[in-house]
This record gives sequence, C-alpha cells and structure tokens, in this order.
Amino acid sequence: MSSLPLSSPAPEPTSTATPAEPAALPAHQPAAGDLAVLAARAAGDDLLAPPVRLDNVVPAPERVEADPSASFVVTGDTAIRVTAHPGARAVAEHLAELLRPATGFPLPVADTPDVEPTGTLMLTLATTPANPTATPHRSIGLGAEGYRLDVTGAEVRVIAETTTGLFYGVQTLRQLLPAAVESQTPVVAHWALPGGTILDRPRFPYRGAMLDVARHFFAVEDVLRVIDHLARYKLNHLHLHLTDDQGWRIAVDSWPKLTAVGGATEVGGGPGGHYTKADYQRIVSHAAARHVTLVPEIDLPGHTNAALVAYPELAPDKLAPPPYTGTEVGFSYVDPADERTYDFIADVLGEVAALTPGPWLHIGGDEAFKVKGAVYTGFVERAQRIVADTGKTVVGWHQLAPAAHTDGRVLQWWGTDAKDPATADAVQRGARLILSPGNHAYLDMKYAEDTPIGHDWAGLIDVRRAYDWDPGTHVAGVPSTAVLGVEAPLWTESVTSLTDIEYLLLPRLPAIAELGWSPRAAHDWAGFRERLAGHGPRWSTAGITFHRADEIPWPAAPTIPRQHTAPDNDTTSH
Ligand code: TNX
Repeated sequence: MSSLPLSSPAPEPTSTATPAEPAALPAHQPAAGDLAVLAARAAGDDLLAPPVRLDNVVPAPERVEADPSASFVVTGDTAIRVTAHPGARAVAEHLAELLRPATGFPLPVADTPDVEPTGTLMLTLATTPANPTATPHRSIGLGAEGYRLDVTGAEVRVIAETTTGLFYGVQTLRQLLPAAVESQTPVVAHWALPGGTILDRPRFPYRGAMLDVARHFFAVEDVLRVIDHLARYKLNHLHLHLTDDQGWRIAVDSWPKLTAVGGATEVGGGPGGHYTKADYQRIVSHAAARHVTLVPEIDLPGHTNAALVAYPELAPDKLAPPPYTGTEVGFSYVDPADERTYDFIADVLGEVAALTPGPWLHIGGDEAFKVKGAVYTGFVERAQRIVADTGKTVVGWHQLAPAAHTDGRVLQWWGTDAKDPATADAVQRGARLILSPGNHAYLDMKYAEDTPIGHDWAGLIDVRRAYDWDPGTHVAGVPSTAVLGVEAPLWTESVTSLTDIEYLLLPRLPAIAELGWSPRAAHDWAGFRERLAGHGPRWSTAGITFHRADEIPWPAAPTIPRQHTAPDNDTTSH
C-alpha cells in the first residue's frame, strides 16, 4: 500500500488463533511533524504509482476491457448522481458511505429524473418506469444482478437493470480504489480508478455462506459484520443455522421455552443466548440493504436436544434429556409418531417464515441417525408440506433426497465423495442443488495441521482446495443446469469469537465466492492467488482478521521509514 494512514487503523482483534497482522503504523508512532512529511511523500509516491489494475477484482468479472491510457481520480469535487429511484438512491448513499471515511471528501449524493444522469460518478438504473429505453448494455443482458462499469478520465458510470446490479458495480468500484479506501479515518492518497469497461454478471444465482449460531451463539453485531464480508464478494445469501442440540437461538412466541430454556446453553457450557424477533429483524434489514437474503434453518428431526430439554413432550420417551454442551451428533430427535410434533413444526416454521422476507426455509434433515427409512421420509414429506403452507420453498441437507419431490425443492450437498445415487435421483425428479462439499467448502475445516481451531474430518482445506473445484460438474449425475449455486458453511463447535470466524472465513470465502460468481473460463488458480493477495492490505486496513495463508503472495506490510533515532535506543529499521 503506497498511501499513508494519518491515524492508526481500527485495532486488530486479538486472538491466539490469529497470527498478528503487521500494523500500518509501527508500534512507536512518529511525531505529528514527521507524519506531515511522510504524508506528503506518500501522496507524491501515489501520484506516480499506477492505479489498481482493472482486472484485479474478486470474484473475477465476466469481461474486462482495460484502457491503460485513462484513469479517473476521485477528488473533493466528485459528486454522485443517481437515477431517481429509492433503491438506487440507497446504493448511491452506500457508495458515499464507503468512500467518505478514508477520503474525507463530502461526496454529495443527488438523484435525477434524467434518463442518463450526468456528473462525475453516476449510477444509472436502466429500467425504471421513467427510464424504459435506456439499455445501452443490451449486448449482454445484465439480468437480475449484472452491471456495467465504465471508467474514463472524465467520469465513472455504473449501469444496471436492478438495484442489486448497481450494488455489485459499487463493490467492484470499491476494489478498484487503493486499499487505503478501507481506512475509517482520513488518509492522504491518490484516489485513482483504472480506465476501461467491465461487463459482469454471475454464473449462479445462489451464492452464500452459513453461520452456525447454535453451537456457539454470536451477537447481532457479529452477524452484521459477517454480512458485510459476504456483500464485498457478491455473495447474496446468509444461511443461519439457528437450532441444534446445544442451543435454540430464535424466539418463537408460541413456544417460549425454546429460547428461555433451550437457548441458555452452548458448546463448552457457556451462557448461550438467542435472537429476539427484533434482533432477527435487524439482521434481516442489514442483509437486505446489502442485497443479502437470509435463509433460516430449523434443523429437524435430529439436532433437536435443546428443543427437547425445553419441551419433553416432543421427545420420543416424553422425558427431558439433560442439556447438551458437547460436540457429538446424531443422538436426538423429535418424535415423528406424535401429532404434537407437527403442531410444533407448523408453529415454529410459521413464525420464522413470517419474520423472513426471502423465499427459503431450511429444515435441516442431516444426521437423524435414529429416524430411519420410511419413518424418516414420511416425516420429511410432512415437514415439506408445512413449509409449502407457509408460502416458502424448502431447502434441506441432501439427506432429504429420498423424500418425495415438492415444488422448487433445493438440496444442499455436503458430501465428500462427489457421488450419491439418491441425490442424483432427487435431481432427476426436479430438485436443485446448492454445493457445499465438505472437503472443499466447509470453512470449519482446518487450513493445515497446525491450524489452532476447526475440524479435519473432511480433510484439510487450504485456499487452493477451497478454490480448485467446479460446482457445475462436481456431483456425479447432477448437470450444471440443476445447480442453484454454492455455499460455504461455518460450523462453530470450536469457534468462539468474531476473530475466530474471520480467521476461518478469510481468505477462503472469496474463493467460494469466485466459484459462484465468475464464468468457468475465468477459473485460474495462479491468477486468483495474485488477485486475492491485494485483499490482505484491505482487510488489515479495515481491522479484519484473516489467515496469512502461505499459498498467497501477500504484499509486504507497509513500512514507514524512521525519521529520528528512537529514544529507547531501538535501532530496528522499518
Ligand atoms: C456435520 S454437515 C454436520 C454438523 C457439524 C459438522 C462439523 C451437516 C449437515 N452436519 O452438525 O457441525 O459436520 O463439521
């Protein structure tokens, strides 16, 4: 990074799990006068430094045509103009909020009824009723999430058919500015964007991550921050694993003991916790503002010990089991032979559906080892009908496969051997697949033997292993047309803090994001690791923890030359 923060970036979260990221400033800070000198020098350096390359974007865009002769410089006079439309205006405000802290520029936002807004930085929604004919991008059809970005010496223009497309254009624009743009305090830098055109749209419509908030509970703020990480990489779904043996995390008014009793535990015996409906709504709206859809999971019929502790009437023997704070799986289940169980499911799914604007309800279905054969499929078929009655579409782990097909049904593949006749058969009968192969996409797997947290039952997953597979051809007998997309699950048996979450997510989450977004023709490990490397300084500057995987050629940490001998006789050179 060739720019100089004028004050320290946000502090790195600390954890023994995370190798300390070199700070942007040395521990011993230069005096104010030195800072001014260094700032001027950094600004001068930056004037000479080339801007970020136009193709240096993660996930890789569909088409990039660089114009090396042009670059646009964001200055204190830059203004954002946007098509008059509430959603488009919200994206323009989001852009301004991304750029204001580091640049210190006012970046006023104004909307306009003009078919083509004019100004310096323009976001054009091409298909508003006021603007039915403005489709200069028709050549590729940008669709529901695509965008076109044009950068010339005079202006920057993002065009899309939807506000989601505009949002993704803005995420790309953010990556094309120097890493210092991630600073939360003003930085002296040359805010250049590389010239040229990007035409971009996703390969798959479903691109997601899962956070297990049941094994360990995580505060709303932590979930919001994970959503921010998703949005950066154009991931559009957050699957929340809300219930498991160790804890029930979502308030259900008609069954209040689920949270009061079932929510008060977690792995290791901590106090657990749960989301009130207001908490959940905060998550929903933060996600919506970042074009992320929430996918709530109520895991059934297994993984239900917390529910049985709260309501023993749901247990097969009608006896309350002890609360569970270990990490075994497959021992608990709600009684499939009792009608009360289906009342419970209808109440819970009804309330969760009412809180959730997105189309999906995930009903788990994994590792119900004690509910077998026809009893299992019968249970799943009833649960699927209950989901349909809420107006939502069912998602479940691929163990749901043998049950009857129901409209729109989506299975989530978490196998490690890339073949399963029952799943292929369910796809033949109309199911679509989300790809989360345990041996590539499970972000709770360790990177390497010495990774301090995580599992290894599906093997070690370094960045290359997370990246080098093809969701379109991965499962035998499942054509790419049946693949809805990809999801990276993060189970949290050994994950106890936001720092731990970020350490496991980054840098593998962008690898999964690229598989979901970029055309297969763009798949290239050598190029990906180079592009990914530039994100290290972005995360450091933003105070985000990540694993400095040695497969990635991270740039050297920024250094500030010492101006004077330190009073403590420290002669270390920086
Ligand atoms: C398997 S994957 C599980 C989870 C565990 C995970 C740990 C799946 C659907 N079930 O219950 O947390 O392994 O990696």
